[in-house]
Amino acid sequence: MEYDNSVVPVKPGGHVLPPLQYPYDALEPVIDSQTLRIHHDILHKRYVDSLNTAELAMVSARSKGDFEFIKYWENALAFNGSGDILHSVYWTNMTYPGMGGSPGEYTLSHINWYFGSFDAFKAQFIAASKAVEASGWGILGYNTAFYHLEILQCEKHQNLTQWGIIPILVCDVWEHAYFLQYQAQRDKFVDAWWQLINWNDVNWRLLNAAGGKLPLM
Ligand code: MN3
Repeated sequence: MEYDNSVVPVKPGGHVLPPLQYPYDALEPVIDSQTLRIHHDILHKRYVDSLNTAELAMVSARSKGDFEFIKYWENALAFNGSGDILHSVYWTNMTYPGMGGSPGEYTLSHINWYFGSFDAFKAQFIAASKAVEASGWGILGYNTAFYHLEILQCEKHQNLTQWGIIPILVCDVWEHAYFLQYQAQRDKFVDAWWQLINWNDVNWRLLNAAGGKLPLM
């Protein structure tokens, strides 16, 4: 196998917040601009900054041979790195309400083959998202080891996964994603969120995932 020269590795501490591809009010009324602004500009930014901090702390730890706080930094790496990746996918997964089209042939054939039908997939994805314990995500991903799709019910950003899965459609069900508008009604948020899905992006992400890639924007 040849090394893919088109890939530019991210240096330790070199992660950046990807810009939104739409205005802050684009997702209204499903997600209001205040929620989107706080969620992207403050919270996602915090995950990116904390991921950079963790990576740089471990550069320093390696140079000193001092691993006293390794458990803390490894935990921060998993949490913030996963938080950065899931939010980056989340923003591109969404578009103006009702404007996201429908799943393409490629995505649909994968969904039908594994889940039996689109309706069965949708029912499981929504049920899994609504039933996340505390803070987490509903995730549709492609497993690069098994060559099929799977639905995960992720806690925090990094727990309850299966190695090899590349997320292609993610629903953030942390309270920060919906609480300003929906208060404790996560069910209502998840049902409304469905109409934001950008199926073009999901299809593009599945094609990339099948090639082992997870584009961040
Ligand atoms: Mn979030």
